[in-house]
Amino acid sequence: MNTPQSNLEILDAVVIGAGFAGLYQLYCLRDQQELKVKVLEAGSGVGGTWHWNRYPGARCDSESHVYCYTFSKELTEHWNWSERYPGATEIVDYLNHVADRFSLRSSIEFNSRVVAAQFEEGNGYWNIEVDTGQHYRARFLITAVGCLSSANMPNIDGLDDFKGECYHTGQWPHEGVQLEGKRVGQIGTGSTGIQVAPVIAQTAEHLTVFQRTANYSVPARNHALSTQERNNHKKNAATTRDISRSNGNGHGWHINKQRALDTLEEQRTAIYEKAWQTGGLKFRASFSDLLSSNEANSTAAEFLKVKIQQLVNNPATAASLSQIDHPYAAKRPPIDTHYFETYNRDNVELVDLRKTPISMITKDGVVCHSIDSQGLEHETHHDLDVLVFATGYDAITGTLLRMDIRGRNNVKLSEAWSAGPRNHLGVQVAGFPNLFTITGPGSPCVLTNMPAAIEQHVEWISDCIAYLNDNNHTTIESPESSVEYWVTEVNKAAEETLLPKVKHSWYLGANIPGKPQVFMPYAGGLDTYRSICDKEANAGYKSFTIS
Ligand code: NA7
Repeated sequence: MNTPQSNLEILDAVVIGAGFAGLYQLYCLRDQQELKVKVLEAGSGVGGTWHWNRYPGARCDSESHVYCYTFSKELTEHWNWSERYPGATEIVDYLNHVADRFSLRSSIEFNSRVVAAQFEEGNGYWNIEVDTGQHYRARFLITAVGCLSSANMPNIDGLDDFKGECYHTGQWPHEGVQLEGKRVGQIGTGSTGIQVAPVIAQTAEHLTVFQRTANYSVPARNHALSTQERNNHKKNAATTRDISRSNGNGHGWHINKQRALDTLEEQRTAIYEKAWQTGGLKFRASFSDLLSSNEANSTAAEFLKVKIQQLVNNPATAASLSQIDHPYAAKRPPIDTHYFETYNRDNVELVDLRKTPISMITKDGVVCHSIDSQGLEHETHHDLDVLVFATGYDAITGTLLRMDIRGRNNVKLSEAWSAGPRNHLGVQVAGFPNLFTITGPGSPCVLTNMPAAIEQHVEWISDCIAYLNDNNHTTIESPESSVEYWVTEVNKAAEETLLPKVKHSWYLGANIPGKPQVFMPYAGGLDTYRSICDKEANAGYKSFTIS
């Protein structure tokens, strides 16, 4: 990389991304270790994934009192969440508050997308290039780019011909979109599609939802928090933090130790019914064996399918919505606010793409086709003014691989990961010294409440950098043998669950054509992962090479 000196800043560390992870990493290295640090952020403000996800109904599935930092008592004491689940705008407000409270903004370069980063063998520094032409040289490079930040726009025939408005939920215009009086087509029924459909239906003239795979969902039961609830959350913050650090998912609840298969049907149904009434992701915690035994899982799956059939009036629509082909929570389980009930509205229609797949997009809509019992082909044109793509992300590795990151011997990260991501402890790639990936592949990341996983990673990385500096070391890197060990651990942990058995899942990269299909997160639980990482640190990072 040829760098004009006037456009070059020399730092101790560069952090990529100003979401939950980047802000906390900056605080730890700059304010606690007095290092020279810069955060480079592609967006115009803080927020990370929430800066971009402003679609109607965008809301976090974690409860607000756990979807936050725990490192500052004053912050916890000061901030007041308004609802059980925080909406996108309120999360961005919270992160802006954090940026102001800890004076972080002066160390963040906004509108600065990192396009390349190269490890320079000669001096052991990373040379980082931003799309503005600015370069940075830093000893440590830390990616805080989020797991769900590269939007997946499917390549459907004719998409470029569409003359109406077209949006991806993950890149929603900040000024909002006028949907009144419009015929909207929504493609995708994952967590996002399930959130956005009920809200679009309330304003659009007509909503057509194109469903390729039916999905489970449990009511979120969102509500405004009362002063008493908020006070209780604050009073119990330390206990909630302990719970979130002692379980596998980083949420503020315990997983029921009881097994579904050891429970009599009547009692089991009562437990599911209570969880359904309580609402939210905690439904997953109803029994300990839901994600390890198909038979146990099917008891939850059947309960939820019956609920869908009860909620949806039209029997054909109810059947399309409840014919679900995978175990409950083996794909990321959505939670909703009146999703299934939305299909009882006169202005909402479900198109089951399993029966009538999309053939193409035209200038004014979507064409689906079907073959009748006589073998005759039929085409249906759905007239649309707006297309909404709730089609997900090139998850976990997408954003990392879009940057041209090169390690020793000029090897690209995309080459090192050509058969799928490989790293040690979910933080370091062999041949990429001093590069740390916060909540990257091989870590519990998307299987957890993200801020809990982020705090664990940021604190571990910060301690590691302090250790290097305190002991006059300059470089930490992962030998291939340690990567080999960790990849085996990640695969072993996944195989103990039902998660990798669902072939069409973004956990495996299966939603992106051509992406190697490898189960990416570490499924052994955040608690187990934390203790493995702590053990490593306490033993002086022995499975890494330090020089
Ligand atoms: P997801 O969970 O990846 O969902 C994407 C949806 O889009 C899903 O229903 C897909 O169907 C559908 N999809 C994708 N491509 C197509 C095409 N070409 N045609 C029809 N349907 C398609 O993304 P989300 O944004 O909902 O959620 C991501 C995470 O954000 C979520 O898990 C939370 O952690 C927050 P498929 O199932 O692949 O058949």
